[in-house]
Amino acid sequence: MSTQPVVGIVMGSDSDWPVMELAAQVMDEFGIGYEADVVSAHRMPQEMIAYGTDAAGRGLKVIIAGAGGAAHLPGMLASVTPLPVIGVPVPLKYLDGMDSLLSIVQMPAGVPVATVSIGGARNAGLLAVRILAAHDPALLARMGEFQAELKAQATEKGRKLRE
Ligand code: RP5
Repeated sequence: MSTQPVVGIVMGSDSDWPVMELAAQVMDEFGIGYEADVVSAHRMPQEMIAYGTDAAGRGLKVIIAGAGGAAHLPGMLASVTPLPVIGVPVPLKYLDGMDSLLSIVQMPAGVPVATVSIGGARNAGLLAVRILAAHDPALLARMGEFQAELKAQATEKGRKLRE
């Protein structure tokens, strides 16, 4: 499997990593090359814009961006890249992540960010896999297997409850 990064996992701070590493784990599970980095919209805005501007040219296909509080990173990246951007609201100490969610989800028309649930980095990773799988039959089959595993696990839980 290729190790060339096709998914960029970025976040506003290394303090977001305990949440965002769940997306990285999905990449490992599916054998997808990825890179992870801190690209703060507020503390390093020029570098953040450069990351978004250069992403497609460097071979990235999807960006997963997580941030907390005034979480402008996903939306700003989406404004400068034609790639799909998945936003992960990271919950902080106050407001239970609602501030992060609302900062990411209410994008103006024309600049979409696919926002997952608060702390939903695993689903962000799985959504990235589905986007890549749309043009990759082997990966699409692997996603089908993953979904079959989910069904089997849920079915088994029901069977145990009925016993
Ligand atoms: C945001 O500020 C980051 O995404 C992080 O969620 C939050 C706090 O950052 P630190 O003060 O922990 O570096 O931009």
